[in-house]
Amino acid sequence: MGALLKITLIGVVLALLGERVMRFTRRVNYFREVEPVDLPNCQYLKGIEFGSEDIDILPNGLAFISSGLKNTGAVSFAPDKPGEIFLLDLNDEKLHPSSLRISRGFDISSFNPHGISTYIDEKDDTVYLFVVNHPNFKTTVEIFKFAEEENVLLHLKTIKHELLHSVNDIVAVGPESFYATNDFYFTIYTLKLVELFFGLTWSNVVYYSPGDVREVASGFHSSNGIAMSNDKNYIYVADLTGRTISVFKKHANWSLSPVKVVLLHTLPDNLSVDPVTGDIWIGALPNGMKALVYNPEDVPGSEVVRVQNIHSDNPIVTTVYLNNGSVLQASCSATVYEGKLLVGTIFHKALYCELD
Ligand SMILES: *[C@@H]1O[C@H](CO)[C@@H](O)[C@H](O)[C@H]1NC(C)=O
Ligand SMILES: *[C@@H]1O[C@H](CO)[C@@H](O)[C@H](O)[C@H]1NC(C)=O
Ligand SMILES: CC(=O)N[C@H]1CO[C@H](CO)[C@@H](O)[C@@H]1O
Repeated sequence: MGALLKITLIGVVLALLGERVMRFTRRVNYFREVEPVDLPNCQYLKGIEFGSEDIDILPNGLAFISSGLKNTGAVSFAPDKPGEIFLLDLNDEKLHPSSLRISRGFDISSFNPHGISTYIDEKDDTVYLFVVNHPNFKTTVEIFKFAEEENVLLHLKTIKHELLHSVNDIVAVGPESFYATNDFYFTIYTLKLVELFFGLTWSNVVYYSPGDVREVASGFHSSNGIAMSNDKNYIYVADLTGRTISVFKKHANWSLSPVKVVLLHTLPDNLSVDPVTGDIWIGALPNGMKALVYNPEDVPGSEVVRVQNIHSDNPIVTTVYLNNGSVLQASCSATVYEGKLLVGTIFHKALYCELD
């Protein structure tokens, strides 16, 4: 090969690589500066120190909080402590979360809870708690019944399926059925980084019910939080490194068809829907790389974003809270109940704020 050709080829390769690196830094908001947006009345939730991955609030103000997630590639401050589900009564001013007891026969030592979702059976008001679990790097979905009088989670069922290979979050749609997002965090973490770097779109959404399991949406960079609209007609999916929220129409046969995609300025993680207004609340990472590669000298920040009128032509996207990590590190879920906001984190504390 002639020297000129070689130099040209090397130039082309370097240019392609440079372009990849640029896209990568954009996908994880590498260079984003964080200008604080404060909320005046916030406090930490006592006793939650090792993450508050996902939060789901029942209509009566009882909040479930999953804590202690490990092996995501992100740091864990208590790598040997099993995960827990906390219960918090938002009607009680003491704001005291308690770790829920789990019925005997369930392996608590390998409990590694991730996304959670509640389902209330309208027939008898039974509350089911669906928990994505990662015992020993695997993925299972655990279904519990919440026995409120005894304050205990009764384990009913463990679900495993080849299509549920690396589940992140779920939204329950029946006592035994749900939609789940898959990413590649757990099974093959290195592949997750490859996916991120090259901008591949391997992540998907799977519908599960006993006897009917299928992929219902695909082509995400990193599908993460998933939630359902209050009228139950739409499904919302957060794409972390795609930095988008996708809206899908849900059909009677549980298939999903794409409606629209809303672009954000931040990396959206877990989603929730305001039960009154239908607004979407997003726990987000202002700078994704800082959460993936933890440096105690330069900690990841937290951001809460609200999307109003997502079904209109002009959805309104507002940053409600933004902190550089001095108060709260690596927020990943945000949910509201009667003017109160709970913000969860991947591996740090949990914050309670009053909105008005
Ligand atoms: C589900 O219903 C939708 C809308 O009626 C239809 O377009 C789609 O083909 C159906 N999918 C399956 C798998 O039956
Ligand atoms: C983060 O924000 C706090 C309060 O706004 C400020 O005191 C601190 O210097 C900031 N830290 C960094 C690393 O920017
Ligand atoms: C339920 C859910 O979407 N969980 C996500 C919350 O945020 C963490 C941190 O990025 C993700 O790992 C979880 O997938």
